[in-house]
Amino acid sequence: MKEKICTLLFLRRGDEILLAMKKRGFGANRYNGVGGKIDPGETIEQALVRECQEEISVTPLTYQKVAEHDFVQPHGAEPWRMYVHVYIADSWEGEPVESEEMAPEWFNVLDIPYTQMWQDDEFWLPQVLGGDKVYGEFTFTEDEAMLTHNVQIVDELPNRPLKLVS
Ligand code: 8OG
Repeated sequence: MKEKICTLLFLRRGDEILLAMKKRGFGANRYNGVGGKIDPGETIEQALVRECQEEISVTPLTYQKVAEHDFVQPHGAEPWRMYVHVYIADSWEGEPVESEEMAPEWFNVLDIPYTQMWQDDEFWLPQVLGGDKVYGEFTFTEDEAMLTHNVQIVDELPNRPLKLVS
């Protein structure tokens, strides 16, 4: 199974969050936070800063971890697993700029376009935006439709080490 450990970051400005339309690759044509694969030798936070710089030309300055998710697609010829560390940033340097990969856009937290996002997002993003910490486990079909969801509000996130173990 193809496995990746990733970051995901949402910038927050008052009652708005920054989403970006993913223009290519995995998750294309969906709005999402910014982020991607943690490279060998990188910490989670180094990866989250680097990915944000690469995708929208912004350097996060202060941020907090809000969720951890285990996303699994176990079917067919190309099964995958993504383990994702999710953060919210409240201060940063620079203005979001479109890149080849992402087109950023601000949304009011009451007006998030869940129908144009990964299906799991509406099961955990509202809780996160309400101040809870969330651990989620989700499975998907080969067509990237969500099959099952299990979302827990937690006091402490698992902070799973940077190596996938099942
Ligand atoms: O490097 P790449 O762009 O492929 O990384 C995928 C990004 O998408 C990474 O930031 C993690 C994120 N991501 C998933 N699955 C899901 C999901 O179900 N919901 C959301 N919101 N983000 C996801 O890989």
